[in-house]
Amino acid sequence: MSVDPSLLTPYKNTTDNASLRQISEDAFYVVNEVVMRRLGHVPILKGDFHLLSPKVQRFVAEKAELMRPRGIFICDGTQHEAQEIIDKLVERGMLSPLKAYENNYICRTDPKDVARVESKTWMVTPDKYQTVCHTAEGVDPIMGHWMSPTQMADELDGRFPGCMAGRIMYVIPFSMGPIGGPLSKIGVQLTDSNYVVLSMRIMTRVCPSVWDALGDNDFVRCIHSVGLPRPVKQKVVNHWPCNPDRVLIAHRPPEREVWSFGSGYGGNSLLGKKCFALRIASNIAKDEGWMAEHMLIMGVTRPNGKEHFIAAAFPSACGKTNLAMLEPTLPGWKVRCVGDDIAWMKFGEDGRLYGINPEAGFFGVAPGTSKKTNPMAVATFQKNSIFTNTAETATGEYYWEGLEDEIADKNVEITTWLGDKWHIGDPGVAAHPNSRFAAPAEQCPIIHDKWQDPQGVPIEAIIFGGRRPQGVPLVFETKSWLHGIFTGSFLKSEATAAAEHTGKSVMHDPFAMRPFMGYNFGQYLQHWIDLNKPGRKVPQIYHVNWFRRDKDGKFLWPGFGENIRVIDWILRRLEGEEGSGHETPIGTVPNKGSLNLDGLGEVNWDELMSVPAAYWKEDAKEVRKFLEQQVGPDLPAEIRKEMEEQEKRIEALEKDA
Ligand code: OXD
Ligand code: MN
Repeated sequence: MSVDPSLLTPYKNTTDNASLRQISEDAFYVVNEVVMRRLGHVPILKGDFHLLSPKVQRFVAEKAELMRPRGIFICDGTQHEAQEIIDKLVERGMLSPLKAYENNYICRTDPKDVARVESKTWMVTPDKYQTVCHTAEGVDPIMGHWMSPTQMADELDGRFPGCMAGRIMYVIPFSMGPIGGPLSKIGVQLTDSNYVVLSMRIMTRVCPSVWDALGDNDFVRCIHSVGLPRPVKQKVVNHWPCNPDRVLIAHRPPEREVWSFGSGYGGNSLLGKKCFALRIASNIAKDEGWMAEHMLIMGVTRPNGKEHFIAAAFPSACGKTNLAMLEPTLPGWKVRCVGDDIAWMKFGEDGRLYGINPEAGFFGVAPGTSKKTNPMAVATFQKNSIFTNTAETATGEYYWEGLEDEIADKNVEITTWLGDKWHIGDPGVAAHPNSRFAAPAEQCPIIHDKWQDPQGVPIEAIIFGGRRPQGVPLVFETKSWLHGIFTGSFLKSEATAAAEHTGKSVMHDPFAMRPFMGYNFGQYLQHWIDLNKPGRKVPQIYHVNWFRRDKDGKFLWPGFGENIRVIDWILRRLEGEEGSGHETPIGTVPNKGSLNLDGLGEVNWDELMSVPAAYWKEDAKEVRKFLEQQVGPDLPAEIRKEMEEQEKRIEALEKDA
């Protein structure tokens, strides 16, 4: 089954060539021969290769020549197809049904493959500064991780030739956004992981009509392999093939291409999500004049029946899914979810910003998700969902930290994500902190009826936020589009388990895009600045912090459904309500009494809302250092000016204090 290494075609000889991609239908017959030669004797196990467009045929054939799978399977995304794969995986022991639900499955990964691997995620551009900023001498860029095309070619050549030997290569046609919509884009992912096939079907739109919508146009090329050709030389743990020591996730933005090797974990392997919808799409968005952002989109209807749409950016695992599906505690309010992680937004003819959720499912962090914190997410994943690295009860239910109070039998035996027997109260945790559910968005009881509207929904406000234990008030309104951009540029948060960073240090995460930045951050800021053209109505920008703590470390704000009180304040501000806020150096903070706190009990308003001069003075110094070191001369003059003006305001506050 294994391929003689001397017979393998190197990556450098198989990679598609941009000028060839422009080939016309007429010329295709010449190319056809090459395609068929490249396909060699790899059998098509499912689907009709000849129905694919010339560009797709060539892509598949080239990559088959490179990766040498034992067969090609063209996915149609149907339930029938998924069931066949599920049955096979259940038989092999890679998936098991969670018997308490309908069509829910649990999967445990190799414990070495549990999160995004930022240190092995690269952007590949001919010029380094297309990817990273001109950082200060000796300072490593934290936004964007650059690799040269030559080095990438070597890295790929060390990994991809023959990497699918003995495995099936699945061809997944997928649309990000409603198929054929004006804001949507199409990708084709090749993968040797059937878990990826099942998950892509939940997270994106996979079906044959994607081929029709694509026609002979170009598409985003996504190549993924678990990196473990057969016969396998190392031990496969939990029936989860991967190659943690050789992980590489490389993006070629100019070519609209992603190469991912060695990991099956969602953020590294479901290439429609972070790789395409953020890193590659932000490049497309820059070129085409729109925005691809790490933001949820929610529709909020006030008791008077008026609906507003809000987009919000928070770093990974900071509660975007919870906010997107918030169950308001204030009477008469309604929230409906459009998306929980990614927003593609473009200004319409009428000058308003319209956003779509390019995804079709939720890939949420399981621990902490419960009927109390997010009843709508819980309702969403009662069927047709995949749980990865959660625990499981002997009664066939999922389990994770945060479900202690909701589980029916508190003494039930639990199998942890590592396969150990465990009971509530035992030491350690049952689920991995980054364990996930993948659930179809359409199952969300409060999914917005416009969530599939190809035109998108009009966004009136953008909210930034992070986990800030100190100094940062519950909410503030920024002074202008430019001041809002500056505020996004110094977004910070405590590290979470979504990537390999551990500990609880507060990290910079500008626009919540640090791990997903597709190009030079200075140019990204400039792109945001340039979007504010005459005739356009840019959204008002806010900053929130649900996570401020008191001196004893206790949260000052209850969060979750109570966050509607903050949204209420934001919406009243948007409508021009006067007297609800006062100016501070960082923006407008609510006046006492301007937030509806009815029925909330004791709230330490002063500590929750204060803007401490000493804290912000230190913070301003740190922000300047960050922007000067990390963005350097790429920092747009407009943002530098915002920084300087804010410094002056903070200075004046300190003098008054
Ligand atoms: C995610 C992340 O999975 O941001 O959404 O890490
Ligand atoms: Mn995310």
